[in-house]
Amino acid sequence: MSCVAIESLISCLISSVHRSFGSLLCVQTGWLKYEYVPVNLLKGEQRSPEFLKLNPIGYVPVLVDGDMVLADSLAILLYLDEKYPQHPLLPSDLRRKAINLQAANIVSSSIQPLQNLDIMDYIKQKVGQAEIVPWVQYHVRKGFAALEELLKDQAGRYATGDEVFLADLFLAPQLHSAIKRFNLDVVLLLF
Ligand SMILES: N[C@@H](CCC(=O)N[C@@H](CS)C(=O)NCC(=O)O)C(=O)O
Repeated sequence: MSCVAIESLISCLISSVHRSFGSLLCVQTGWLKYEYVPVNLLKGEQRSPEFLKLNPIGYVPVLVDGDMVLADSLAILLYLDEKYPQHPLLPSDLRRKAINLQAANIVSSSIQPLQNLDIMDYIKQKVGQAEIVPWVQYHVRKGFAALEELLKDQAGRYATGDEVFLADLFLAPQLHSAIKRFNLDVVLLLF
């Protein structure tokens, strides 16, 4: 099977969301080759002029594929899904596909953005350091409660059955971050 040249994948160093999708994708397919270029968010490298040329909003991940520069994990994954259809990231069944996409999007737009460094820094400045963790915990709990309801009749080993699809690439690292970074007992939330 031929190898695919993705010239560089600039990914997220501290939130494992984007590292995970890269590695899961490659573990799953085994043939997708990429170069991983870490960006240290704690050192503010995402705000360097060089990085802002790739993504003016200053967030990882960014995918550079030849002359194509693409940011935002959902856009990147849907791009890869269309470019390499031999390894689908969404189920073929329309209903399952829609639900899988909804679950991915709940993490991508209603949980993860509310815990990024920019937001936490803003809360610290405007309200105070002590409010950061409760804020994140509230939004993570709310998101996972919705996910549990959405997926309760769909899930198998993974979000919508027994195969890894898009939603799992968002869920696995979000669970990891909820437990490790924000000290949430997510197992209790899920079962
Ligand atoms: N919607 C974007 C969000 C990206 C995002 O929030 N990235 C975070 C890390 S996971 C980031 O770069 N944060 C840097 C900061 O807050 O300064 C996506 O899914 O790619």
